[in-house]
Amino acid sequence: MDLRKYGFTPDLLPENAQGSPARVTAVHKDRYALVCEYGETYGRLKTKEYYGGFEEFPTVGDFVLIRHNPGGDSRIVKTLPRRTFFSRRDPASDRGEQAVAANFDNVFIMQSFNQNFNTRRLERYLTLARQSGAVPVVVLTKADLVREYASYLRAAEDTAAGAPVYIVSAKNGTGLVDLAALMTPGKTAVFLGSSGVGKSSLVNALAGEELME
Ligand SMILES: Nc1nc2c(ncn2[C@@H]2O[C@H](COP(=O)(O)OP(=O)(O)OP(=O)(O)O)[C@@H](O)[C@H]2O)c(=O)[nH]1
Ligand SMILES: [Mg+2]
Repeated sequence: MDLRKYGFTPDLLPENAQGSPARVTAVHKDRYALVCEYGETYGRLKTKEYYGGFEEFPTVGDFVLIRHNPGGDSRIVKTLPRRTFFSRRDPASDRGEQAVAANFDNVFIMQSFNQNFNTRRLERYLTLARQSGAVPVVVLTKADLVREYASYLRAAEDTAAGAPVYIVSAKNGTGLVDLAALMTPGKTAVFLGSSGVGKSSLVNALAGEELME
């Protein structure tokens, strides 16, 4: 598997890298789903490095170094520096901030054409996205539910202050081609928005298959 399709670039490797690079695609408690040059695998944290306080705990999107184990779980030995990330205060421990997603290029800030449209919330999401280091993109979805959206578009563009605004529908396909043009190999996007706004539906529509429930 070519990890560059997952956004890996060789300059991310430290000089005397011990292990091979991988990307975290999901976190299941203490087990990490990974992609690496050998394909998909699972990994667990090496105790000394992580519980000795030397390494940042990985999150979804992190690039890590692993000792690959073809017969079972690999060993994660290092978290590589993050280009972009979202974090929140860690509710569980005294670790302080906890990263919840890392190394994404675009943040798709989603609102839908119904009661969900709210410029104050949009502003908060835009601030979050800009603080992450990534590029914010506003996505107004469920375009099939309204007859005209010029006023929404104007309000969104006024709030977005330069960030592009896309109008899409997962249901009838409006705008999907334009949005898909932002999603090229090596680029990672985060979908951000209230429950029910249509994130999973949009991911499925863009992928052309049912990836998310
Ligand atoms: N009319 C219309 N309905 C949509 C569209 N996209 C999603 N929906 C509907 O909106 C509801 C919520 O969609 P989801 O994709 O599950 O929303 P979500 O953002 O993933 O929600 P959570 O997973 O709870 O955060 C579902 O009933 C979808 O069928 C759209 O473009 N048009
Ligand atoms: Mg969902």
